[in-house]
Amino acid sequence: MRLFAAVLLTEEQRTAILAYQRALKKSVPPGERVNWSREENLHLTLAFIGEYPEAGPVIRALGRVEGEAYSLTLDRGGHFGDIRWVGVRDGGGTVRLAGEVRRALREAGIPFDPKPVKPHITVARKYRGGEPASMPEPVCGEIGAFVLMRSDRIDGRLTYTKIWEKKLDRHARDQKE
Ligand code: 2AM
Repeated sequence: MRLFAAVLLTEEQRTAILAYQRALKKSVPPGERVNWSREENLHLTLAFIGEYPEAGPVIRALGRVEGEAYSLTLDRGGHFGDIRWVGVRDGGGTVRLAGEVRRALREAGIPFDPKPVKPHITVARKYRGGEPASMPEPVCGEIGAFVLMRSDRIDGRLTYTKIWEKKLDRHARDQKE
């Protein structure tokens, strides 16, 4: 099975991303076939594990992660080549959590893609179009958990399923406030 660890967004954030996608769609010339991310697939990847025979050892490794909850604001659009994404401002929270997740995987001997973390939410692949309007308003939300996702192609559609979730610690953050 194909696995990755991620954080999910609030409903308000997903709604804002869909509005941004609609703005992007307006700048795509007719006839271009762009792969738009579906709302239920929107996420921020912490570690891409890829093909792994079973979820059990991955869940046990991730269960040892002690991460802290953090706030994350969607604040801009951007792209890597023809991949369009929404970027975030999060005080380094996503990179910190990804570091903890990757450390736990490494300690358990579970391989993952070692490319450095660049927090982004992919909204379109194979994008062909102009520069769209920017993200309208920054949208803030609380990241209170991280998840293990399974990725399958079902009837040609990329489908992500949450198979496990771990709550992040709110205590340390609350004490600082
Ligand atoms: P992307 O959105 O920038 O493509 C599931 O494929 C998730 O894992 C996506 O968020 C994807 O990022 C990310 N990912 C990171 N490394 C990957 C890799 N080597 N192959 C596929 N997806 C990868």
